[in-house]
Amino acid sequence: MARACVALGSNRGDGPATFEGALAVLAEAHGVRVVSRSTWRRTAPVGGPPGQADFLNGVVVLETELEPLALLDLLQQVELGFGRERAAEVRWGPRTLDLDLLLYEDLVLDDPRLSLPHPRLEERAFVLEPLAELLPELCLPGSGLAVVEALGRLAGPSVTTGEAER
Ligand code: A4P
Ligand code: MG
Repeated sequence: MARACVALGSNRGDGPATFEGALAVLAEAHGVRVVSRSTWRRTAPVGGPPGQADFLNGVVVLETELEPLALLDLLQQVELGFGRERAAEVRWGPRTLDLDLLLYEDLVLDDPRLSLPHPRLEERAFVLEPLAELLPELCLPGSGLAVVEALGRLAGPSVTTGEAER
């Protein structure tokens, strides 16, 4: 079994319902166990078209028998099942569900379909904050920093609206 960390993002439709639904599908998937989940938090959009809505973001930790690319296939299938329309999207624009594979054990991979760790993991408070709730001391294979140390290097918190929610 391998440990994998997955980031969830949504700024179109009912984010909390989408996240709960996606987690239910992952929990039912063959060879996948959902180990833990962060709180969900509302965050200001980073990049993308001006004026797009705030995101809901969170992280889940999985244990899986799937190889990395098979896990990516599963995540992309779940995105499609929740209305993701990748072909019609602007880069970093609005989406119903984004599932990014942040980490798979301490694997470093540069496949055309899959970069590990996720290339922008250490730049983004909206990913590092929820990851730090679950695995604060985890050493990131990119920089060698612990998650909390990487978070400490960023300028400010990601949460913009309201409290973090379950
Ligand atoms: N791909 C390569 N590596 C990975 C990986 N580790 N995990 C490939 C997932 N996919 C990976 O992804 C594009 C391609 O990346 C895939 O075909 C896959 O083979 P995508 O999901 O179609 O597009 P994307 O999510 O827009 O791309 P990307 O590069 O993952 O975007 P980011 O960097 O995740 O940015 N602001 C806030 N507040 N919250 C957000 O969640 N998200 C983004 C998207 C921008 N701003 C945001 C948020
Ligand atoms: Mg993505």
